[in-house]
Amino acid sequence: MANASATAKSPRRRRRRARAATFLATTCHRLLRFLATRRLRLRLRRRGHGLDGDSYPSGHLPLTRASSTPQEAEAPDAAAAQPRQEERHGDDDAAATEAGKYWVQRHSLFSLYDRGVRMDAEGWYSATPESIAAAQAARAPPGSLVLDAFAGVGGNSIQGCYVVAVEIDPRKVELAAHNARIYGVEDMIEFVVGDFFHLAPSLKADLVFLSPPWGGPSYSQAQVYSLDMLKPRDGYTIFQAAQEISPNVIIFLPRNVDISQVEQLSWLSSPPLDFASEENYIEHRFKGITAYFGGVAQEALKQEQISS
Ligand code: MGP
Ligand code: SAH
Repeated sequence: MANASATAKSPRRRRRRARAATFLATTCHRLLRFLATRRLRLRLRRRGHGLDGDSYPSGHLPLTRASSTPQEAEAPDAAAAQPRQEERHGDDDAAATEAGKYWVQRHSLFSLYDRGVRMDAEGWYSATPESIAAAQAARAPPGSLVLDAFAGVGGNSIQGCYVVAVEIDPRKVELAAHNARIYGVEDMIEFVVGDFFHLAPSLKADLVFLSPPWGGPSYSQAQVYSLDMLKPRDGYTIFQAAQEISPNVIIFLPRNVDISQVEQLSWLSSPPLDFASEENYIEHRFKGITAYFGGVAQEALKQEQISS
């Protein structure tokens, strides 16, 4: 009798112990990563690095937090009714017209828009809509460090991963840092002002996310969008810079991109990387294509099989 009850209890105990061990391991991993990022940040702050990414010594991960402007320190606007002047792109009529079109989509770009999300002209037409950014971020392995190489106003960086966010325009970094505070994820992101191509050799990450400029809203006029049309360099150069950092790469591309060219990027590695792609829609409107390479593509393919 005593024996029977002992054997009945032990599998349960074993399961409980296994669950506790998994919980401890995950928590420790997260804590260690958090502490490592924090230590790095403090060390670099103490060394007095400024906001110019180009001035960082190579071999060091340049991590700085963007300072907020007095304007950004203001309380978030509740239910903003009209675009502010900076969002309407000053007196550039063509740009203001574009902002108008994207203004209507503001809540699909940032669901917390009314809490005071800030944008600039390029941010309006480039920010990844929130549900698409969330789906892309969900592909990152839990606890991984993501490099957002073209961070813009933060549409992707704010998705709750550990992120190093690189952006060449200091004003955009201020906006992105402000937006991160609205989403309560400012402690998970290190913002770096700098040129991704200059910084790439000194950056480390588990996964690189690329959402480079597509050349403005006129991208959609091309019948077929070629990777050569990406900015500030062609898609091959951008992809190769990312590959130096990690074999796991996600790229957000125009809906009219030549998908066979995109797939060929996986052949730049030997052996070729795994590749997967998905079309991204918002309310049945085709917005863009996300391409996955390396381990993150394997995961995407597995999840696809599970759901189909
Ligand atoms: P869009 O095609 O300009 O807008 O951009 P919309 O409303 O889909 O156009 P319409 O033709 O249906 O009227 C769609 C999405 O693509 C934007 O929300 C951005 O996420 C993304 N996007 C657009 N541009 C021009 C860029 C860009 O230059 N860079 C990046 N990374 N994303 C862009
Ligand atoms: N995913 C972003 C949008 C990115 S748009 C979002 O959701 O908000 C592309 C961004 O790349 C622009 O903000 C542009 O300023 C930036 N950029 C252009 N060249 C760059 C470079 N060499 N290094 C880093 N950022 C660059």
